[in-house]
Amino acid sequence: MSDPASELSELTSVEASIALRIATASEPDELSALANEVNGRGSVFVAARRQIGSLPPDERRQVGRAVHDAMKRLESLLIQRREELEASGEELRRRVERLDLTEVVPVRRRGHLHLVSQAQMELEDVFLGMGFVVAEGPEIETDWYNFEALNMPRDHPARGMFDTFYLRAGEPGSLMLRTHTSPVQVRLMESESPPISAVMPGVVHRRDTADARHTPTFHQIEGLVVDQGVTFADLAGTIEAFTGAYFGPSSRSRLRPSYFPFTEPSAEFEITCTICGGSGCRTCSGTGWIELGGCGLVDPAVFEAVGIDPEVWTGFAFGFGIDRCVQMRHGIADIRVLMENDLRFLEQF
Ligand code: FA5
Repeated sequence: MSDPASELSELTSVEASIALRIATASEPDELSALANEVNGRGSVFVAARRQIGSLPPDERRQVGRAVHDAMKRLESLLIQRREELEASGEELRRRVERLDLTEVVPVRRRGHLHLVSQAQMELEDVFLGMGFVVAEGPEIETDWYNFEALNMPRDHPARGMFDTFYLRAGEPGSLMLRTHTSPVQVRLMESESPPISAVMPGVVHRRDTADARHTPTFHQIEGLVVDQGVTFADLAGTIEAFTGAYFGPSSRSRLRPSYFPFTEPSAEFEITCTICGGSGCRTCSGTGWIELGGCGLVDPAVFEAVGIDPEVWTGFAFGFGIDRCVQMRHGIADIRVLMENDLRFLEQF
């Protein structure tokens, strides 16, 4: 062994060099190699320790302690750095593997609202913009709401307009699937005091034979305005505003005299058939026009049935088919596709 002073100074500089490399190691493998330099076969510390026995007795203790302390310091640095690397590796792994269940991954939409539901919401928006509120009523109705209060007592011939699905429950003929949304008018007038401006969308059912313009289950949206001094011009203006907003300003519509027991006078409103552009086709039965709904001024008999004074209050009402509107807006030749759930059709909207 060279002289102890230079031996100790060399060990000190080796210790400093290894300590620096431990501090900057970024992989556990690097630490294993450094551990070998501290206490493995090629370690200068191990070699120095082996030679301690050849030193004069008074130097053995000093050099022995210096080698021992240097090795202990480096070993504790190795342990500390290994722990640091493990902690950051663990953190990294946690970050990579963590499943963030709140994360919204942008993927292709797998589903959407049915075209008729989309239309219903769009129509509600049109009317909300015109100052109407949206109300709803039950799909199973009583004779009173579906017919009686609407000025159609039993055996009234107008009941024939609505071929009804009755329920086998209660008194025969007392409960039915509602045939139109007009009963919701009655419910609203019973529960609210005028003035009223509301639209009432919903599903309705009739024993109608399915064809290009009819299905037994379909949707209507009812409108009701009750106020003082309401005229037919208010009704006509409202319908024009709605058809313009929903079908676009170039759509052509017309009102034709009609009959409903709950309105007087009554009319039906039609738009030009969008399938043939008005020239006549199978969908419009060759007329060039498609009926969208019925309307009129609220019949005083209806006001009396719900306890509203017809001497004070006036009103208009309308009800049109949502499916029919969808059919005309999208130029669908046969309305039955709306009920068939064919994804090739539905996915287009
Ligand atoms: C009625 O249902 C009246 N309640 C409308 C009304 C309300 C009039 C308020 C006056 C005041 P109607 O039976 O004509 O009327 O039906 C209205 C609309 O529903 C029709 O113009 C059509 O657009 C739609 N409709 C009727 N039957 C069917 C059907 N089977 N399939 C699809 N749509 C239909």
